[in-house]
Amino acid sequence: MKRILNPILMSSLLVLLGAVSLPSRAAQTGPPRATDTDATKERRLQWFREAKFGLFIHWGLYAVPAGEWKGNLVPGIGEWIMNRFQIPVREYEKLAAQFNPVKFDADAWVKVAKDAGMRYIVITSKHHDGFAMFHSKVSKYNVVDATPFKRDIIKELAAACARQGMRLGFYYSQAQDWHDPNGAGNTWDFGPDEKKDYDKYLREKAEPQVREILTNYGPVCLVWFDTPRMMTPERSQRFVDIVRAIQPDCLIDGRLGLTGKEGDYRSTSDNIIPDQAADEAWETPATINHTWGYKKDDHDWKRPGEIIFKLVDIVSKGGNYLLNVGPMADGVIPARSVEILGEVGKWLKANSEAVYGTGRTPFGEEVGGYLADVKDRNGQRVWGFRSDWRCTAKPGKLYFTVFTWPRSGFDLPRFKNKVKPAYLLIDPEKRPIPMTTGADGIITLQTTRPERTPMANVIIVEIEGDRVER
Ligand code: JFZ
Repeated sequence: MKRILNPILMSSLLVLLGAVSLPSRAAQTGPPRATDTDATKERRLQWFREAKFGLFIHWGLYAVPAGEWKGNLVPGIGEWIMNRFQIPVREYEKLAAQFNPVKFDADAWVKVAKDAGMRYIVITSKHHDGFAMFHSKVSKYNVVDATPFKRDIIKELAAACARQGMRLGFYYSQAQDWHDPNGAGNTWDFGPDEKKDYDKYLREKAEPQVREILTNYGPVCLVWFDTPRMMTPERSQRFVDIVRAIQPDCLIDGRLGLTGKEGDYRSTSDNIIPDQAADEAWETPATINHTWGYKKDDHDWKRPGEIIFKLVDIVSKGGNYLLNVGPMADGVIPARSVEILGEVGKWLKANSEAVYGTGRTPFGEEVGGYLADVKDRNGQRVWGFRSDWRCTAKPGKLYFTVFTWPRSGFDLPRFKNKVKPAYLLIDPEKRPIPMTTGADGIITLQTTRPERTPMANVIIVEIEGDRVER
């Protein structure tokens, strides 16, 4: 029999341990070290585990060409335009003189995230092109010193987040920097990476800039490092030490170092949702269309219903969904992405209880499984994906988000706990849904498809005992 640990109980236990062990550790060793305990890490992760849904913002000089260079459309993601067309630094740099996003309104951006039901924002403070969206003393290649706009975007966004009670984190491209002669990635101007003085770049640009973003903009909920080229354990550790020394509560994502284990949680590949649930903290970074940085020709948007499915799928598997928008060069987030996020937010507002602060599914069979007797042409097993429903849980409560409404009643998965009345989350009167128990012991909720909410409906099943016994 499979025993499932209650993640909520587990984490409060760990929090307790963390709170007890912290002061003595600090007294012994001074500032917190990077090699901290699992309990300290779990305490740092608490807000993240509850937050579930965040807004990713990819914004930089690449918004100016918007996916087109000298009449050619860039294949693939827009923020890689400098690399794809091997644009020389001296040419790409000139985009700074054109960067003047006069319609930028930090409060409006934060409101987009709030209305979508998002609980944190992560913005590119510096992407691979090396351009800082904040006022840096380390390099003049930044939004204040190099553009006619002259305003510190990160500062304005941090202030708006503080006003509206939104957590803010920073993407920082620690390894690739196509502007710095010693940063990774720009081989067309500066030759092969192996011949560069990479540590000079790390010491003189990346590390001091990470110190700046952690020092000058208030509390930072996480630093989102990326593409860890040439990040030896020793080099990643230097970043860990910087983050822990300046903001001990700040999380580090899963793309700082080569193993992914250098950070506090696992980052999946872009747009990839794992097949099965996990207890470790994790996050899927994802696009609404196909690009991260704005591209004027990418109009292939995911529908709100797809996004809601992905969100609930991710949350039921114990993860977070970091969903991206790519603002335009004038400072406006493309209208279609704002509309889509608004639709998602409407659903989430009505059904928030099934998402925030929940734990992962106590079941697992609802995600599908390997198909019996089916192999692909390489002889590999084939995963049969199921998407009829997903389950999230709180102590004594199960939330079944149903995407494909069953014609003949909803069969509950098997478990031993006694079932109390079940009702629809959107029903203010909590009218009990009639239940029948079959000869095989399967409980069927005799439901008809409710008309009031679109896309997906949540059935709440209260059970005896905090957690499911199977
Ligand atoms: C990286 C960046 O290169 C890209 O521009 C964007 O910022 C994205 C969020 O992250 O791209 C990646 C990094 C890792 C994987 C895929 C794309 N991966 O692990 O599959």
